Amino acid sequence: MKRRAIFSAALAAAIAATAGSASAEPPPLKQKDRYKVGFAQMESNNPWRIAETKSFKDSAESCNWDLIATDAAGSAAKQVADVDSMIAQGIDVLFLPPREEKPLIPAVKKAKAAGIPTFLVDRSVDESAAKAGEDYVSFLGSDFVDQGRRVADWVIENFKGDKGVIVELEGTTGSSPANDRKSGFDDRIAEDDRFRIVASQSGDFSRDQGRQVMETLLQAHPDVNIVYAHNDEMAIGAIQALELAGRKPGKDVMIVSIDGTRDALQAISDGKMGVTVESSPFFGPLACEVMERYASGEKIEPWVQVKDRVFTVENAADNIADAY
Ligand code: GZL
Repeated sequence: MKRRAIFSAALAAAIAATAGSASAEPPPLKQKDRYKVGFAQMESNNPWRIAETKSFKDSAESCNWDLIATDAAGSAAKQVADVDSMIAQGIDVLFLPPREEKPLIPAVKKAKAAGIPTFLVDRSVDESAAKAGEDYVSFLGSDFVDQGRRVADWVIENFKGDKGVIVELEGTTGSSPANDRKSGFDDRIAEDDRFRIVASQSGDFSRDQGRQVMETLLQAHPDVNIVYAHNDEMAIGAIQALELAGRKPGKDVMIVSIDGTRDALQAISDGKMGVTVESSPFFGPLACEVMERYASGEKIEPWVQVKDRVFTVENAADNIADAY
């Protein structure tokens, strides 16, 4: 009799897990006094990442989170393994910034199959393979296509020459911000025939790689007069490379970027950078608020969009104090 009871319990669990992964809805989140929350960070290779992780840790106590935060040191495979470990530890909810759009899909599906609701923060996954409102609850983040478009608008409006020679420093290959900031900028800048993108290469959102890539591209394209970086860290690296080569960023080369870090606002203030479109890393409070709404039974919109300001010489100095 006992053996039959064990077998049927195991069968029931297997059916529930399968049903969980097959159901159209993401798993619910039961309201509790305290929640075991997983935050699987991808890396800490720049101020943006460090600020995001701090934002989650600073929110934990006021949000009644027992927070498990991991750092995958730039490896999507390790990020998947970190999620596996959180599932095994029985987290109630997962906040995941997927380093790249495709490799993290299995982690999202595993969390769902384990009955754990997932919120994607600051980056998304390939929507053809995993859907908001089905595989995960929602994507909390900026409109990266619009960010790229707004940078291009600023270039079109402020570039006074009749021949814009553009070098583009791309973010992490396969990441949603890199893909979308590229398409948003490239499509918009193509509308003005003064501009040509002569080279576009990844600097992996890192200052040092941004500098190295700029040094190389400067050799091949000494006539460059506009640099579009997908994030401020690479833009600062490019400024270093250009100055080492005797160029005058902000004077003979226009530098445009995205994020709104302190160093970028300072560079704008110093006349070395023209514009940076904000991409806020402070996701902790928003994660807290959206999770509470979900736990109370609310249906969450598939994209909780973060609004971004634009920083130029008109307002950069006023915002340095609050920057990261
Ligand atoms: C944007 C985020 C990007 C930042 C970079 O939401 O994914 O990753 O723009 C960071 O600075 O590395």
